[in-house]
Amino acid sequence: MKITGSSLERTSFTGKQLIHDNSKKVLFVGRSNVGKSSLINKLLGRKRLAHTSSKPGKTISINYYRVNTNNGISSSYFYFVDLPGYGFAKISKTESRRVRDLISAFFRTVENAKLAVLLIDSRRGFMDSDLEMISQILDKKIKLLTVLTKSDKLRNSELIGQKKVLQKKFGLNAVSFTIKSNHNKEEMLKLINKALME
Ligand SMILES: Nc1nc2c(ncn2[C@@H]2O[C@H](COP(=O)(O)OP(=O)(O)O)[C@@H](O)[C@H]2O)c(=O)[nH]1
Ligand SMILES: [Mg+2]
Repeated sequence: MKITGSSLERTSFTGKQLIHDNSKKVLFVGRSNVGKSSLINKLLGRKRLAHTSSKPGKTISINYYRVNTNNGISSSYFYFVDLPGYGFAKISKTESRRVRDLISAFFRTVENAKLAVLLIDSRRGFMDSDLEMISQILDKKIKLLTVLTKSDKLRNSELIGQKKVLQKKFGLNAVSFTIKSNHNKEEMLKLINKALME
């Protein structure tokens, strides 16, 4: 599979604005500021398609990025779906309820979600707020890929330690990722492609 282009297809603030069709979808989930936008940009080879921010909690919409592909015979497409970051305290109660409702509407109605990429900050590790997200993913029987982000912030031995914890405590096999290099980029694209084919 060769990615031939990508674009922001839709920004959804309400359940009604979600894309309800049979197209294949790869979801990106994780706490605010974990590096979702950075990962999406890296995988798509784009600098600023998804907006990154050093201030957490900016993504309060669900963003659909259309990814065009070609396998040498025909063209196709799927969506990268950037879900709102969670665990961010500094938004109003009303706003946080809206976001929570949006996320549950998404999981209630989503069709053809092939994979959920769960991002975990390698310095912080797995947190309670990740549990709620994982349970929504597993309830829908969506395949899970765990990514430990900002791996440049850790020593290699610490990173290995984090991976072991995730494996032992939660049964999650994680791939590490950093925006500072292309390490594991092809590996992740391969895993995504494999999930899209299933
Ligand atoms: N050092 C380092 N910083 C990163 C990495 N990935 C993201 N960041 C920074 O972390 C902040 C949040 O990233 P962003 O992609 O917007 O996170 P999101 O809120 O999950 O979409 C930004 O300032 C990024 O530049 C990484 O691998 N290493
Ligand atoms: Mg973001």
